Amino acid sequence: MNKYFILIGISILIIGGGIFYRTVLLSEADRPVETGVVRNFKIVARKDEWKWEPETIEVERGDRLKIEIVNEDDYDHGIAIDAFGVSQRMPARSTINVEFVATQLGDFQYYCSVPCGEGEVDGVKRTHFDMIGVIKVRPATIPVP
Ligand SMILES: [Cu+2]
Repeated sequence: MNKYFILIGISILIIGGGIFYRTVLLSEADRPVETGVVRNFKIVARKDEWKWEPETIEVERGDRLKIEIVNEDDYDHGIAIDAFGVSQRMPARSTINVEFVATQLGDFQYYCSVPCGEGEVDGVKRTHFDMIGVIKVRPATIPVP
């Protein structure tokens, strides 16, 4: 048999298997989703406060998040969202942008990934480890296409 037919046959098997796996075998919760909804957010690391503002973001599963992240400090921070593969350094007084689809349900932390010291804010000690926020991903209320 012509080797090209064999190659084409194998390609069809692989692609078909992938489609079958994603549409039939994967459980509902694990299937890739994107609702087409885009949500813009801005997260700010306030100057010398060791705090993200806001500390909570609520979205629906399948939303595409476009987040502008501002570092007001004169030293570096970082932003990490493990669940969605985000990890980026933020140089002093910089703004970065991250974008991803909230594919999983649940509460996911975003935190500072660069040791950035500590200080006192209104008489209360705050540190690098206080820079934690949460993205709450709720079930989609619109049907996924
Ligand atoms: Cu830090």
